[in-house]
Amino acid sequence: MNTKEALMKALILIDIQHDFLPGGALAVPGGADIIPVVNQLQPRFELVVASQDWHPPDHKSFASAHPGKKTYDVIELRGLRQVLWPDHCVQETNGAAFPAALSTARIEAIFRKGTDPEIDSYSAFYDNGHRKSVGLAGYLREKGVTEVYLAGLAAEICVYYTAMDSLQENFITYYIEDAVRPLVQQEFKKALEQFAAAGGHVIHSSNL
Ligand code: VGL
Ligand code: ZN
Repeated sequence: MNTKEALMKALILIDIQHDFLPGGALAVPGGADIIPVVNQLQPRFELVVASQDWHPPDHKSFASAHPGKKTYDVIELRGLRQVLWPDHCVQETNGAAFPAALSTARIEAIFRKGTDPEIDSYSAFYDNGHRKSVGLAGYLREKGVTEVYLAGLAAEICVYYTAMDSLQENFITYYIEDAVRPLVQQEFKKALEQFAAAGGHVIHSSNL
């Protein structure tokens, strides 16, 4: 078989961390419902990788880092629009950890993002200003990946930015619709329209 012609599918688990689950600092409604779906899907993929939002305690995406500002205020950070979030996914805290219910045995690599205190990174490929690479595109290419399947949280933020970068990196890209949950449903609807317009696909886990 000519491996160059073959499709190779990777499952990418985006930010399935305590702080994005019910009870967490930036909880996504119904976020825990994706865990059994994601666990069941992992054996169907040749490669499984994950991302972790991994912020230092003084990260500039936190409202707490800007005296006088409130959570969800919008500021400009190094020339980019920045929503100010509650403190979340602080490095080495329980909030940044994977939940015990998530199977991690098949995760071959973990890509950590948002580590620079001055730069936010929603995508697992690049920071929000596309200034620095997280290294995921090169890793996937070296592994021979042609198709990227996305699961995780939040559907219209980190999954969406990862999905758009994945298309830009020329990976055939799928949202697994029952393996993502949004913070805000209406925003997710808009995000999916953008994703489809850019050539992305949506699939249900039962069709995998
Ligand atoms: C995320 C907001 C801030 C996400 C990360 O994983 O969707 N959202 N940091
Ligand atoms: Zn974050």
